Amino acid sequence: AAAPHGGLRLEVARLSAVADAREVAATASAAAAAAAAPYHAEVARRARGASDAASRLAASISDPSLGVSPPPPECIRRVHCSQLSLARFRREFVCTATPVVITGLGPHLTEDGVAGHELGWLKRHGATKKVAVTRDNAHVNAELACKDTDVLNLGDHLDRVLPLDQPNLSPADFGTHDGDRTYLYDCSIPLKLPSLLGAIRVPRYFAHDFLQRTMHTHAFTASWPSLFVAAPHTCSSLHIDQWRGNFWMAMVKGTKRWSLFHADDAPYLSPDYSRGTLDPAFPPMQVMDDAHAQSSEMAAAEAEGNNSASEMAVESESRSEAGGTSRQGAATAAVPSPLYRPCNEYPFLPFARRHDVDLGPGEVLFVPGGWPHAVHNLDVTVSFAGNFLDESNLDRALDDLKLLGAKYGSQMVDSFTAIDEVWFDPEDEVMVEETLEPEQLVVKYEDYYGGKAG
Ligand SMILES: O=C(O)CCC(=O)C(=O)O
Repeated sequence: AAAPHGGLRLEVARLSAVADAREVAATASAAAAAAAAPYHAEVARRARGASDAASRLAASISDPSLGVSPPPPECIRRVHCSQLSLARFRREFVCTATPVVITGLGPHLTEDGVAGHELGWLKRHGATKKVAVTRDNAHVNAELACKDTDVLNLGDHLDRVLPLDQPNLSPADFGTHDGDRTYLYDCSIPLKLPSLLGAIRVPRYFAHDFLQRTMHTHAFTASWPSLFVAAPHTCSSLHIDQWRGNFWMAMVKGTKRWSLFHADDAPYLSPDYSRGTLDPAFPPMQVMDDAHAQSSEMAAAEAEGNNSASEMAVESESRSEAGGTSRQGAATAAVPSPLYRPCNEYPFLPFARRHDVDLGPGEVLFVPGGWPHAVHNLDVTVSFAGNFLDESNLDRALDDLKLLGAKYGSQMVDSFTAIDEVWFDPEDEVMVEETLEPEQLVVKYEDYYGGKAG
């Protein structure tokens, strides 16, 4: 095997240096008998795991005999709700960590039926409520500053972003209008906009959420659904949801371009554990994609150059053959390598199993827990969403919640305890096998809260 390509080597060295640093921090925390020591130990374990996984992949890529090449992009299936029983969804998609888009629920997501995308329900019940809206994608920053946020009425936010809903405006046209790149991001409806609760419906596919079925309330009892109202060309960061929670999103208006990656391939997304949290930071999706697009263009241009060089070589070879001298070497050197040549900065990205999907109005997406994901709002979008727990991810979530308790103290410890009490005998779980009518496949918040509909 050849030595790994320079970009691969650098990335493995970076991951390994971060893992070294996390191990030093974990050792210091253990030596001080700090309550957070198990948390830091787990961060170090994950950082080392990412470094080892990248190192193994670099070795395989560099061994031509293995013929390792990037996997093809994967599709996310769209399944109409009339074909998808609650039991089948849970068994076939949630329990196998398979993302899916559920269609056919659009007219049932709000009290306004087929007119839900016109947002009458949002204006009637929410226009005068104050919300904190971020500017210029600032919601992706770990720490938000006041200067990045406008506090205004939700109705005023709508008045600013809705005029931007013009399909003819290209991303380059954005940046000059009032409300450009503003985002009401992940705003808890029960906690911050309770007047909207009666107007929305939660897809019944998530009504079995164990977070709603605890004996005691906890930090996440009233977190979801949360509301998103985005100006065109705003983005979310590439991230993994807290405690590897499963996620769902219902689109009411507009289209979001989602990029999802298999949980096991997070090490290939240039993760950064240096901030010392269980979930790493990642570079912005757009930056990584642009770097790869540029590198592919250069490779293509080079290959074209090589091809013409090869043609010239063959031509001159036949000429020189006639003249009696061999140019074999030049012709051979011009054959492009069949091996993938990654871009230097994010060299493993193409090796991560990736699912991209444009989620349109009326569609509902399921994202498995632990899957890194990023979003680009293609136009003005309005959606609501939530994290959820069930038998597919409860144990992993509890592991993380316990560690969060060690780091952040009593509120998280209490939440861990409340959720740890959840145990449902699989025999007692209602697994509805028959397909239901679309209107039966949504529930009012009052039936979602406390797990009544589950
Ligand atoms: O719609 C978005 O911008 C991203 C939502 C998301 O990824 C999340 O809440 O975890």
